[in-house]
Amino acid sequence: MRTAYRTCPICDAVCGLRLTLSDAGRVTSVKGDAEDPFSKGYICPKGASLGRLDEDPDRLRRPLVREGERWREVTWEEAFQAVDRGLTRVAETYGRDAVAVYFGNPTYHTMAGFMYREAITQTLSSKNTYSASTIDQMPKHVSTGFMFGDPFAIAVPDVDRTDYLLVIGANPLESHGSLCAAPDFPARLKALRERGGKVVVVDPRRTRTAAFADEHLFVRPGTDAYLLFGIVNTLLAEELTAIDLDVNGLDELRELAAEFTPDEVERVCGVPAERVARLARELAAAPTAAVYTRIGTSTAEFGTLTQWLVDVVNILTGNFDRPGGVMFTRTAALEIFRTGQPFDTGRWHSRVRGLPEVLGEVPVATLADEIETPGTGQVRALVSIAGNLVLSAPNGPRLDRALPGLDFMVCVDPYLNETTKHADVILPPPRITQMPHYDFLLLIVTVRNYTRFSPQILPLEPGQLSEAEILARLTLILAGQGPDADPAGLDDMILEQILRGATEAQDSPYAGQDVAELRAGLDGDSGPELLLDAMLKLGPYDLSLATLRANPHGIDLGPLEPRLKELLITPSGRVELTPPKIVADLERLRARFAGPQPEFLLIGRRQLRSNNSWLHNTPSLVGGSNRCVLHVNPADVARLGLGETAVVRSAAGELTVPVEATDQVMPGVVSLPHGWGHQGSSQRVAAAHPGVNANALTDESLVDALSGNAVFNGVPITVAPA
Ligand SMILES: Nc1nc2c(c(=O)[nH]1)N[C@H]1C(S)=C(S)[C@@H](COP(=O)(O)OP(=O)(O)OC[C@H]3O[C@@H](n4cnc5c(=O)[nH]c(N)nc54)[C@H](O)[C@@H]3O)O[C@H]1N2
Ligand SMILES: Nc1nc2c(c(=O)[nH]1)N[C@H]1C(S)=C(S)[C@@H](COP(=O)(O)OP(=O)(O)OC[C@H]3O[C@@H](n4cnc5c(=O)[nH]c(N)nc54)[C@H](O)[C@@H]3O)O[C@H]1N2
Ligand code: SF4
Ligand SMILES: [Mo]
Repeated sequence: MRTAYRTCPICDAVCGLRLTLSDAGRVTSVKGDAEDPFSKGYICPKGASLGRLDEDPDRLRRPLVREGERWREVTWEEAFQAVDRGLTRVAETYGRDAVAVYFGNPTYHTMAGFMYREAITQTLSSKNTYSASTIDQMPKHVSTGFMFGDPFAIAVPDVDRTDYLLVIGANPLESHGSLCAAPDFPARLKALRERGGKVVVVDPRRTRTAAFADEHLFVRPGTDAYLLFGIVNTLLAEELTAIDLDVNGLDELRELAAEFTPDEVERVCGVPAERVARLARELAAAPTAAVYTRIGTSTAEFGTLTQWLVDVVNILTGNFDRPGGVMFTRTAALEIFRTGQPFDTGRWHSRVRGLPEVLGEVPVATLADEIETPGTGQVRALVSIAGNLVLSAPNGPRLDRALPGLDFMVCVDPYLNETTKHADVILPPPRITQMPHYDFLLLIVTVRNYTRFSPQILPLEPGQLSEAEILARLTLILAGQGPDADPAGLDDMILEQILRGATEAQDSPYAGQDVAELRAGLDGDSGPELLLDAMLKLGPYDLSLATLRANPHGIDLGPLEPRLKELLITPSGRVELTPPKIVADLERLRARFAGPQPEFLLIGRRQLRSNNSWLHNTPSLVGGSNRCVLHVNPADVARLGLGETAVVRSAAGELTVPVEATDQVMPGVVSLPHGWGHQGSSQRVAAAHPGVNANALTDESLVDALSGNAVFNGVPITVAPA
């Protein structure tokens, strides 16, 4: 028996875990790590199932090559040769834009995903670069990019110190928080209330978070920009602002907000006018307050406008960049990437629909168009890393039909599932316990400055490859160096590039130092570990990989402190309250709500024992309350005469789905969880609990115009008895 410590890699809460393993390397128990200064022993049912997930017998252990309808296990050499042939042929015949790459959500949670993403993108240099960002948080990058210059200057609600938390379209008691890493969210909200603070939730569903809050307001899906504009309107009309930042555009904002009176907000959102005004007054009167929003408003038609208005309200009430409001982290590792050029969008546009590039990628919502539409630049090959597009992308079934039309597809994924079944080659990464772990990206959005490294627990077995080596060899293939090139050379190049950047930066403590000497001093057992050591050594806390190894429970680096001045890189040097491209999108908002509205709207539902599409093969995480059913308000059930099942239709498709009547969802709104609809997968437990694919109903032709982000919430539908 032995004990090992490991950060949970499943969701964004970064909980520390304490694993017990048998001599044979089986995980015999998983508990919260009580000595972790951040998560303090917290664990959820998913973390507790990590052992089963890790040892899942349906995980792929060897690369697979598809031959017609059959799969054949092959050696890594054979697999990479097939990848080289497939990708090189497409790139040479049709050009690099014909090769698309998709980075799925788990690439934000793995060290290899962080280290090689840029390398793959730069090497491939294809306009068809996609990631889960455009089915998730891209609107946030766009709004912060335009307001502060830096698209990663994402302010986190200071939940541990705030007196008033307004949660709009997030459900942290079930999702455990997102763009706000706060292990044990329930305890933090409880503490907030115990110190006399208040929590208000705005959501078309009475979620677990809403039920816990002091107050819950139903809002019509997709209308949150109106609600927030109504708050801005009241703050300005009643002179309740307390701005203490240098801002541009206050007068223009006043003009823009004039039409969004509380009465107009009531008409569109269904929130009583009096309550809209009172929200503004409460935010202004609270000693400190934070407005926080996530997927409910980000994956909606006016995602960017809504993310923008959240920051506008936090700024107007004087709560931006101050304790108890919303604040920025100072990360242990990522500070060297915090500088750059002021942000803009649209360096190129997607070929078929002309959607603007953002952060070097185009929207997932248009991938099917790019595959199906003939012409120069048509996508003919796909590299999909840790993604399950068929279940997670809008109108997934269209992708299910489009993917077989590709000349070549390679997936890096531990499972044969709804998406990877279309691949020609599947390259499986090793088990979770066989990977080192560091949350490069999630530690940008923690509610305290914190860092923790988890070393690899179990060795690779013969015939396994680390995810780092898989991605490095893919990069080298894309660079035209063939299937046998040495990944060490690539790692050296990446490290040298980063060290060079640091030593050439003027204000760096390493300015003028010798890159070769720095490189020689780096410590780590793999490329990503060397990279982490470099970034820690170049970072603000005098840390190294060795320090992190010596502190296996993690290190608390203190509370968040005001630091907007360091991060602000707008050309004006001021916060832009009314960026022109954002203001231009208001026309679309007005037009959308001018006339009659659809009778029924579809929204999503995250379930506690689930994580997108890939945990349903763990027996303890399926069944019971975790079923794929449509929540419908009892009044609508009666009015429509619904029985046990209903037929739901949208512009994209149709589903027949079991109905559960519940007043947790407001009238006129139905809710269906995503990540279900398991078919054609090797996951035997998931196959026994298939559910339906909610993304058969989401419409890929609808996007948030500024970010190209998919719309999963507020989808017009009709509902009828089956
Ligand atoms: N248990 C679990 N945890 C997860 C995940 C999971 O699948 N399961 N996924 C992880 C991922 S990838 C992410 S990005 C995060 C997301 O984290 P959250 O954003 O907190 O997750 P959701 O539960 O989707 O919360 C969105 C809420 O918005 C509400 N909503 C829907 N439409 C609207 C609207 O138009 N307006 C408003 N105001 N509200 C609306 C929904 O009812 C829902 O309660 O969760 C992460 N954690
Ligand atoms: N209708 C609707 N659709 C949604 C959402 C919604 O709220 N409603 N939410 C959206 C959001 S926020 C997100 S983030 C996306 C997620 O979209 P995706 O990232 O495309 O999908 P996931 O279901 O997370 O699939 C992850 C894949 O990675 C594999 N995987 C797991 N661990 C690893 C690993 O360590 N390495 C590798 N290489 N692969 C691994 C899994 O087997 C699975 O195939 O879904 C989006 N889709
Ligand atoms: S809350 Fe998230 S990080 Fe924490 S144990 Fe659960 S799945 Fe893992
Ligand atoms: Mo996500």
